[in-house]
Amino acid sequence: MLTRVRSIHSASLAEGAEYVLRNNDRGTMTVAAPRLYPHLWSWDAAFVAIGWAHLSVPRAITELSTLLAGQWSNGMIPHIQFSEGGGYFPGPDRWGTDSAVCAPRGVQTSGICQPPVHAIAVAKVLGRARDAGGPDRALAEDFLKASFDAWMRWHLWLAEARDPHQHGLVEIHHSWESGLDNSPRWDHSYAMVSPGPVEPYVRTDLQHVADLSQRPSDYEYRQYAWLIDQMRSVGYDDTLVRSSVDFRVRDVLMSAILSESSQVLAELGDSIGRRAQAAELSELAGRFRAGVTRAVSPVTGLARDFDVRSGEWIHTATIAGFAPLICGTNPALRARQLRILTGDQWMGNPSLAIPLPTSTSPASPAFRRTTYWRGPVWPVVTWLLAWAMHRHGEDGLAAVLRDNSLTQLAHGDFAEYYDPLSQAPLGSRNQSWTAAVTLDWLAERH
Ligand code: 2M8
Repeated sequence: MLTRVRSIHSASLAEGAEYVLRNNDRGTMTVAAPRLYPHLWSWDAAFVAIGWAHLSVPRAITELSTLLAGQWSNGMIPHIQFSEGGGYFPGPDRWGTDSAVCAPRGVQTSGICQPPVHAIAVAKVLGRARDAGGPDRALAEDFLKASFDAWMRWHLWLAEARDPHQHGLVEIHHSWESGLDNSPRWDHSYAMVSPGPVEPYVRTDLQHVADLSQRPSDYEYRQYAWLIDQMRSVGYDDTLVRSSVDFRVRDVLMSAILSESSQVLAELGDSIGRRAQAAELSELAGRFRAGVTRAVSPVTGLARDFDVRSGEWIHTATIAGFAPLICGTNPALRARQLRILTGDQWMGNPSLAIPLPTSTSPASPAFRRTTYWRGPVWPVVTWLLAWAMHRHGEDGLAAVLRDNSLTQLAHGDFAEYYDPLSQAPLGSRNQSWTAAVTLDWLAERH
């Protein structure tokens, strides 16, 4: 049984988190991090809106509206919307989405997507606004009515363009689409990506971290650039990309997020009388829930990604294995997954400084304690898991995740990720989504 680590938090932690969001605010968008990520990232913006809702409901809604201004005409919400600020590779020129038929005009974006956590943010912002009442409530209700179709088109695009044969799993074409960029769950697939000559580029990310080993390797970056060049060369056309890109994986965690977000969006739709759309979204949630459940290994009890090119399931023990806990599944599997998550291969592992879910199991040979998505704890992922626990009735575990995370965050550096063995902050500091989830957790505890 996991114990809850007592944390001493104070108003100053909330003040620090607020400072981060205000400092990263560029008016209508919040950059993901002040130096490393000087633009708006899709799933970051959703978490950031949840944080903003505790400071200003109108500002939270502005964030989501800005995000939607970058939506493509096919429904895709792109993974980056570029600000005026430069200093990031790959920038708009490298993506070259100007020539993509579906890209918006007047807004510069990347040409891929990220996990669809946005409906969760809309529901959280609305919940906060309903509690506040008055003009906040009216604004949020109006926003939901005005934006519902856009969110719906986003979900339908994922279901149609990324799961045309209805496996109940979303296919991704770059590991950046998963958000867990260099997770060892992608190593099998990247072993088959042999970059040809790529246009020269300079990595900017290495200028902003003290220890370069915390970031992906140069070879990984070459593969990332190669995939972008491949997609750009076919104008980001959904069908052409699918038939030509060197990375094609059915992402089980993204699928679980699509499932649960679709259910949340269905509930939002119902609340504004959009019954037919709500029914369609619930059906979609069921389709992806079934796909995620089918992806579970009977041997390990963890969910797996599927590499389309090799036709193989990927067995690496990463946090994505717990996808069924996000979207719900049958009670037996749920009980099994909860035992695994809290057991000694994961949160109960004696090497951990604080019992929290790591991005890779600390018992896995693939575990790297300080390398980006290969081992560290990511507070934003802990938040997502805690949110799902709460939603599916595991309030005790949700509270453990929250309190242990607040202990981890108590120093107020709002790091991008943390060394699970030493608790050292890693990657960027003052990362917007880390500050945002801190605000949400602190508000919940009051
Ligand atoms: C990281 O990804 C970007 C590329 O999208 C990068 O490394 O440059 C990931 O952690 C991703 O999940 C996140 O959305 C982004 C901004 O925080 O950074």
